[in-house]
Amino acid sequence: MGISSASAQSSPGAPSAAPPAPACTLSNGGFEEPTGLQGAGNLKRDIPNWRTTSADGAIELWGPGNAPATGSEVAADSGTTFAEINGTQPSTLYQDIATTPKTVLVWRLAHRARSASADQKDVVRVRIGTPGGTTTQIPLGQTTPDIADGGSAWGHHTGIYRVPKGQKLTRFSVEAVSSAQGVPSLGNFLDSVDVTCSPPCPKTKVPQRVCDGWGLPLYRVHTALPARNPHGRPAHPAPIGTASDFLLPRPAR
Ligand SMILES: [Ca+2]
Repeated sequence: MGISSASAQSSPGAPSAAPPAPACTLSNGGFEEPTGLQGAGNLKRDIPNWRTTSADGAIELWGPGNAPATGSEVAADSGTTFAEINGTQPSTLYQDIATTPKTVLVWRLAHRARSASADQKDVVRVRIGTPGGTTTQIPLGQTTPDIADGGSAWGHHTGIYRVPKGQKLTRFSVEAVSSAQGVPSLGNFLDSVDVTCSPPCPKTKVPQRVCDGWGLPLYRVHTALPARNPHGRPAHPAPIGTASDFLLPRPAR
């Protein structure tokens, strides 16, 4: 459950500012705040955490009861609410995320066309980088950056991004590229956006396999372990698993 701005304003003594988000956190990725939105076409300029390139600053959210807009109800991929990136015009929705340099960022999202047809596809691209210099990302399993989905079901997409050395602020953005209906203010539903970051690949003195093909570490030192094992030697790092822990398919060999 989110906290609406109305309830926050009615709570005297509530903190005036939210605590800073922990590193590598994308918030409100499912567009569930503000709560209680019904139907299509809710244009908002104060949606928590999200920003838009739309000239009017408005982001469009859809809730339950949206059938009148499209002829058939579109259920959210997660929760009850989702966004239409083509709100009043083609735009890009984005968040700036505090990141630790040289970590691996894993992103996921759900995308769907506004058309009810599986064959009529809307297209978005994920762009990640510094706030002033994002680049298009190629999702896992694809050879191009175009994320194309029809309107009969949500499509789910995942990708990885290596945070460059020195980059402590990373912009994650989803750009509307085209929509099947050809109307600038119609198309590209977005929901369930999520970002996680792995630890950086550990440094070792001897050559050994410490990271998988994605650069994701296979092991890390478990802080709960004693510094030295019963033989007096440094304790071996405890395994944390493989990249599958991050729900990634295995890299192509
Ligand atoms: Ca949602």
